[in-house]
Amino acid sequence: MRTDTGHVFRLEDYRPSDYLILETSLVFRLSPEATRVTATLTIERRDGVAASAPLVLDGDGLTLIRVAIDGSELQSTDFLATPDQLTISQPPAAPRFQLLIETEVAPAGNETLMGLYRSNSVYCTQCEAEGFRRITYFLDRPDILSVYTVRIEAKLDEAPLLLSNGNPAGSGNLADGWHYAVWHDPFPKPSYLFALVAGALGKVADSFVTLSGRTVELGIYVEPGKERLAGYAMDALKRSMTWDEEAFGREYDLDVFNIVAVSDFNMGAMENKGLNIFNDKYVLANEETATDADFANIEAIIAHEYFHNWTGNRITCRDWFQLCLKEGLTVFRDHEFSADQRSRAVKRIAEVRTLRAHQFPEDQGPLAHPVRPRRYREINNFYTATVYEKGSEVVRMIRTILGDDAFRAGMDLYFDRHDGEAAAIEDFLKVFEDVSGRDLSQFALWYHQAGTPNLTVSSTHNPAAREFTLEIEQSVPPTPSESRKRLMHIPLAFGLVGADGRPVAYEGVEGATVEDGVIHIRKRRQVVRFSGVAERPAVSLNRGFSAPITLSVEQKADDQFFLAGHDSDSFSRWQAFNTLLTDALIAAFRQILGGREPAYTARLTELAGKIAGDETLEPAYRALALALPGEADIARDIGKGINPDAIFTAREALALAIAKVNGQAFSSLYDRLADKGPFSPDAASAGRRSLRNILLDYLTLLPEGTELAARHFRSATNMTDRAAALTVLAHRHRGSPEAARALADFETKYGGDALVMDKWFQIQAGVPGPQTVETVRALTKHAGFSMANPNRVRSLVGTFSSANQTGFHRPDGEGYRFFAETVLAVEKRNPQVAARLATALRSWRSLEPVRQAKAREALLKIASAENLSADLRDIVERTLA
Ligand code: 0A1
Ligand code: ZN
Repeated sequence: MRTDTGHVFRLEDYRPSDYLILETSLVFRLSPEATRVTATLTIERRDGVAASAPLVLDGDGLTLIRVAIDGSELQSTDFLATPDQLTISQPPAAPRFQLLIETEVAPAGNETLMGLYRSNSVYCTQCEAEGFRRITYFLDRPDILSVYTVRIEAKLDEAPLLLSNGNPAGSGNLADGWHYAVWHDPFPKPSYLFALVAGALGKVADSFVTLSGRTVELGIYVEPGKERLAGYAMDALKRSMTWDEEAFGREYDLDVFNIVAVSDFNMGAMENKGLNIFNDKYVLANEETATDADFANIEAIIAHEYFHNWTGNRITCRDWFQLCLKEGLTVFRDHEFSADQRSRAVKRIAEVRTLRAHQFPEDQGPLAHPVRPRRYREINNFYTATVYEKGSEVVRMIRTILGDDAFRAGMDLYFDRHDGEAAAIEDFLKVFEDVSGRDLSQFALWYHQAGTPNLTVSSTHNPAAREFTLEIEQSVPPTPSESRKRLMHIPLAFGLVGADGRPVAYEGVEGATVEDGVIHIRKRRQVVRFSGVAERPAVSLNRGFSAPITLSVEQKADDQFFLAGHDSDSFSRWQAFNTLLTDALIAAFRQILGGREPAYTARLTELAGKIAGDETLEPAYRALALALPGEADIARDIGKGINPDAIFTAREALALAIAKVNGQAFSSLYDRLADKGPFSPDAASAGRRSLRNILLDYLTLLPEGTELAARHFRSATNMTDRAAALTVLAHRHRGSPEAARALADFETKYGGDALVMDKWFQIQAGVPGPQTVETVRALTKHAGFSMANPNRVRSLVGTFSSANQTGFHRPDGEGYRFFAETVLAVEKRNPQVAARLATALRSWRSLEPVRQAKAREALLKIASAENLSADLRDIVERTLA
């Protein structure tokens, strides 16, 4: 485990390396305890660099066997090797030479899941961000692009399948039951995109003919026997390949494209060139094992990794500060893909909910950082919602500002200009300036400045002057190490809506540039006057969520109700209803803290019924509207003095009020929505299931709800319905015999399927209330649980700490104590997963004082542990700062 060196990496310290590695030839002789890696590197001194410049290569926990230069072994006095560095202080005078390095690594004991490790006896690698240095000494930085040839040798019976990046370039048998395969990747790539897989795996094969008529062999490799679960992933892959050709003119470039699913993986998946490695959770699915949400995730992640081939691999990052260059852009591309494959309106709402749930709290807490950070201690901790999700929103805003055509022209220029390079954010912005002639310098602050901007908006209408005025004021709250903020360029899409629901025409605008329904906010305060407006319109703001901001709008409740029923922008219509719900929940929270009963207006609860039954709206959209803001969403909007129990009570009371008013209507709609034909994971069928399952959630609050949920569970013919019913039983009817029976049945049926059992762990970890910490503690001893497997840890401990507000934030601090213990136990094996888990306490300062003190104790306990990893120390210290 890498302990903390305390070193801070700074953006401004970037400088190109003295040496390049033009070619990399690797020979692996695989064995679980002692794999030999022989790297032969063609090294070139950069022009202008003194011949005396030492060559310093990165390592991480390596054992060196030997070093040779141009065929001559080096003596121990010619180099200095530590586990973490290899220094050749006097490289040859010639500008180009060959360096041979032999190292030995032990994949079997590697529980960090970085570098070369074993998952279910399959050898695999994970090199992003800095895992390659756990395999051999290298210039392990993304701006060193090298052409790789890889020879893998293994025992035929242990690893019949041998894969690496690029195209196959030979294979054969060796003595003593060994065999080998050679792979060559003609595209120069950074070391973080290197991959190797070796083992016994089942294959699903297919092919794809590209735009220019080349045939690409496609392979998805899974645990033998699970091939039938890879069909959806293959279909998603082919759809992704077609989409990238159509939407961005991007064609695949190798002869083969392989995906391997492994069960021990730190993240979702990895875009290694021509050999994507996936967490099996994002590959394996059928109706019996996967929910509709799982299908949607698989589709999105398959697409995401595939799209990286151009945005990440062909054009990579100059340094890790530029991570959003590939991640924000690729998330934007996968969002667009899903929007095209499914419902754009529904997809946009789901994206915004995710952004608010994950990125807003990050941006508003101690871990806030710009989309392009300026410093880091541990890069693994910067694979964040800010870099990914806000990074995607920034790309979306560029498209909003430029329009579709200029945006596409900018992307084309980006691919032309930077193909084969390691680029920076400045290069990305420049292509859009060049194609549009626009100045994006103020806009660039979205990359450089942390924090969620807020717009305060008020409006007035002067009927005599026929003038409608919007007064808009921007502010960006301070964030760690950025106390003073500069003014941003915010593209605010808007609409003026008349009493008939139609757009209100205006004659002229003053006070801001307004183009294509977008107000360009650039100053602290802008007064935007619309002339020729006879009637007072309702104003719909931030349509389509055109900017990732918060809004404080002085809006009459009548207008809000009106927009919730009539806004022609489907996102804003959803938003209007969601704002009404949030406002009501916050008011109820305050009533509860004041010792009163929460009260909700009939106007609100009846509107929920109207939306549920509105056949002009897609079922998936109605389901999203009926999903009440989550407890954490409400907490975030309240901001401080959070008492999760009061929020829970307020939310339950609103759900009950909605259920009571609409019981009859919900019940008949629930019956009508029952699946009739065979299962299909398509968006329309999934939408009907999601509406029916949210209706179930409400209906089970009414008398005989437990029986209804139990019936839903028993009659379910797919995992979406089964998991929905189990959640309702376990959460709302906790302690009931029906809940206990359903949990037991589920365990009996799926006990042998680890991915399905993750749902069982997750559902139990999410049960509200003070008793859950004990359940979760007990479940860590369950035979199906393992501290070494990231999926298990995230399902149980991750769900408990990040999605169970009343359980985790138990007032006596027991949830936090369990959390601190567990984070430290996980860290012993896997620091990266532990650090991510530890971010669950990032909003601790917004809790009420008693919980706040207990949360701080838990953080201090973690901080005071001995030999803390760089990953965990970084998170905990920033959280406490
Ligand atoms: N680049 C991958 C994410 C990823 C990052 C780090 C990993 O290991 C530490 C693994 C995957 C993606 O965006 O999909
Ligand atoms: Zn990515």
